[in-house]
Amino acid sequence: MGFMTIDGKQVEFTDEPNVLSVIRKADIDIPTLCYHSELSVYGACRLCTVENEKGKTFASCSEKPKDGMVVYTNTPRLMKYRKMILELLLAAHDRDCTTCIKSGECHLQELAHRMGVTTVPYKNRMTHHEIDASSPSIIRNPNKCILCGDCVRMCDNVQAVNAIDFTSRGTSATVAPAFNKLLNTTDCVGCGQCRVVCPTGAISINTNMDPVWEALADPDTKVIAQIAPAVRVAVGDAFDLPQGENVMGKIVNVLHRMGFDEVFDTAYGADLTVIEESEEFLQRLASGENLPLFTSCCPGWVSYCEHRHPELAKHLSTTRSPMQMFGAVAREYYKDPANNEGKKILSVAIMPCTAKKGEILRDESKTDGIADIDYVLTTSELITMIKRSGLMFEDVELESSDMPFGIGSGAGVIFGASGGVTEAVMRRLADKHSRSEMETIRNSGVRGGEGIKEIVITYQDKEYKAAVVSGLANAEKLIQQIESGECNYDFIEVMACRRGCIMGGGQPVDAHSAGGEARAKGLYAADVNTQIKKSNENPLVQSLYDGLLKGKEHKLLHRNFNK
Ligand code: HC1
Ligand code: SF4
Repeated sequence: MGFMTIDGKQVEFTDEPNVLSVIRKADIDIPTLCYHSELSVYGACRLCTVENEKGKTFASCSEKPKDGMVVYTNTPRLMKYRKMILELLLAAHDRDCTTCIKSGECHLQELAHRMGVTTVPYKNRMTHHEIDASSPSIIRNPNKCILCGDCVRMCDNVQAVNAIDFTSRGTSATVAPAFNKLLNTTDCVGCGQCRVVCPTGAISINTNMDPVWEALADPDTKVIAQIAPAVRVAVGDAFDLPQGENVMGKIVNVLHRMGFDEVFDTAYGADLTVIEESEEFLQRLASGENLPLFTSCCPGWVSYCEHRHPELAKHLSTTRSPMQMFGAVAREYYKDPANNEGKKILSVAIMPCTAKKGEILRDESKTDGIADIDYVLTTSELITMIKRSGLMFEDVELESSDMPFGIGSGAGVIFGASGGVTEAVMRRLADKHSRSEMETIRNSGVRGGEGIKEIVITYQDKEYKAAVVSGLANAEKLIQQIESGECNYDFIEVMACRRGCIMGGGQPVDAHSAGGEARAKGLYAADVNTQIKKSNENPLVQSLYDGLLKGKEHKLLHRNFNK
């Protein structure tokens, strides 16, 4: 603990890792383009430079706070310096701001405006780079890259993928995959976490809004949507609603008004996944084969496992993800002329995740050769569509989702937070469904934002070891420990994004800095408000097994990862 004097005001500090954090604690929003509290410090942009009482300047992100330190954050010299940094960045930047996908949300644009940059007094020294749209998940536009390195550190520190790095030197320097390969030929898992930290339009979502708009306008097409758990607690961010508020009812309303014919809940698909995956877990426990069982609903993790640990592919659950199960079941349902009314069906999944755009293209995401889902729209694309439609989201009434796939259990809804799949399976395997049983599961350590959690699953008085992991670097760490014999588990849940889908690469990014806590709270609150706590007690799911699914369970609900 100690005290610093910041712009003449005494400020106490305790465990803040750098001077920048103490300055922010003093309510001063010092600009930076390359500092993220969860990534390693790079100190490249120099925007957070401050001055001490002797006039010495230093980058506040890479300086430790010291007792008695005196710091000035806004002297005329510093303001001039920051403006010059921004002018130089803009001189090497594609400045088609009005048509840029990031316009209005670009951090560089915002800072340039804030620092009074109205002209760029330097010669444009931008080198033209090709845009890489090869990934179904993200688009790389190096012409908008400012070399802050946030994406590189995210892909390396947090995701352990290292798909991108700095390449070339001087004015041609940029960030790209090694040997300038296209992203879809690398180990990139499509998680979109690089896009979450990119301050400009250099990495953006590969959008699918146009074909969906077209289908909505076509009277001969019935457009159906499913909404993933994590979407409902993030859309409100874009409309100044309280962070983490569950706005499912409003989403259903605006989608209907935009022209979606039916709006369903992916939590229903999650209930199917829980039932099938729990059964598979019990079968593997009985046979002793392919343990631990790894969950497979996260496409980023599945792709990482296939690229980096093909030896573990047989451990992945063969149950389809909730999105895919839902897609397959819906396709089957709409085969009936009484349900399709003679129209073409367009199946849209609204997801917090960019990797889901790749998942729908995989061979095992097809039934009888036909893709189960036509398009994935991320939460951010949904927000853009709502804004484009002119609907005033804040004011619209709530509506309930449609039958027969409109109800998910609480267990299905909590899938969106890390630990949710495991908690849902624990509920399924619990003998009864009393409040006290649910409470014991809730307090087992399965909830919370830690990257690796260990839990005990109890089934018929026997105890099994489970782990819950989020963030691929954490998954890698755990795999190393398992392979070296340091630990072992029976069941392992992996989500590629830290804290699970609530922090997915397709979510609006403002609240990411808050760690997604409000979003997790929103999902757990939605569970509290749901009477059905166990997936197998969802009456709509039960009637599906007794009707449409009979004899087709394996065809529609499972796939095979072992290529
Ligand atoms: Fe997820 Fe899932 S929880 S993967 O995180 O299993 O995207 O929300 O829809 O499929 O249900 C994402 C979220 C989502 C699937 C479910
Ligand atoms: Fe790396 Fe994920 Fe970005 Fe691919 S999408 S480059 S894996 S952070």
